[in-house]
Amino acid sequence: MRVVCLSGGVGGAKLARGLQDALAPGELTVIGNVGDDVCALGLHVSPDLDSVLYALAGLNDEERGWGRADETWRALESAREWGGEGWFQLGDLDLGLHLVRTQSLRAGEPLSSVTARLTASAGLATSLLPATDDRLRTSVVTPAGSFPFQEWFVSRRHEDEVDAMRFEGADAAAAAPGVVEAIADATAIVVAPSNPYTSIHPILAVRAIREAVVARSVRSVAVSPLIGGRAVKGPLHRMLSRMAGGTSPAHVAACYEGLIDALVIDRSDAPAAAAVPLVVADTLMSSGDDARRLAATVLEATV
Ligand code: FO1
Repeated sequence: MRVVCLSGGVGGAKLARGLQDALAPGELTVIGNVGDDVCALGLHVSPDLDSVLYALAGLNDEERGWGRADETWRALESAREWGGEGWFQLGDLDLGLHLVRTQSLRAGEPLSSVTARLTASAGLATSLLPATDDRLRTSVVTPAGSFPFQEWFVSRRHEDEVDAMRFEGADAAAAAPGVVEAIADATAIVVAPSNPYTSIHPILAVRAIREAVVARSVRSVAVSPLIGGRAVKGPLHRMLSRMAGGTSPAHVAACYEGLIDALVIDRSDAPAAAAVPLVVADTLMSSGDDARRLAATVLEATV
């Protein structure tokens, strides 16, 4: 098989790991969101790419959901003591990756090429591609004003209600090398259980990527990030209620109109009906076994 998975951070990373485990080496390509990328302490951080990279390499902190396991925070404490910004937490182990990436980007290397080197360093056969090498940044429109994604998510603890999302730079952004080819060549497309508004829509905001998914000749299956109408973590259920008018599987499926052929939903959200066929499964991924089981169900649904 040649499986392409569109993914954001935490939940997406878990399914990506399950898919990697369920497939033969080299059969998986993950296309990651870069709308959340942020400059922190002068370093270029790609949180969603890193969550996927760490999960694929088995280096992720499962409890926190982002960053590395066995992390320490001494560099950040020191930066704070010297009056540096500390709102975006960068752990000591995590920092090493941001240093390498930032140095390469400053030397003119595209993000996709740096990311390929990082995945190779981790010994991965899976391809991890940023949606674009161009600057694409998500901003969140709220009643209190518009905020860059991480300012709203981390600094303001995503407490503001959301009226709309903007993907700055998306109109001019080209898909990163290999992205459109991977989608066109795929035998199956999977949309990970990530927040559609904050994680998947910024990927699809790159016109060539959306067009490639729309033009697919293979099945595309999404996994709903909701369990019992609520996000496992994060603000999705509030966003869906406010922007889509509800948190049912039909509301999730509507986020992907024309882009999916089936939606995998959690048992707790069934029975339900939506514009596409629904597949009922246990979607909570508390362990590697859960992720592998869910990945197997998703792959079956793509056939
Ligand atoms: N999330 C937080 O809630 N607080 C943080 O300080 C934080 C730092 C951070 C550093 C590196 C990284 O890869 C992820 C980090 N995240 C943090 C997670 C990140 O903000 C979000 O999970 C994603 O952007 C949403 O997909």
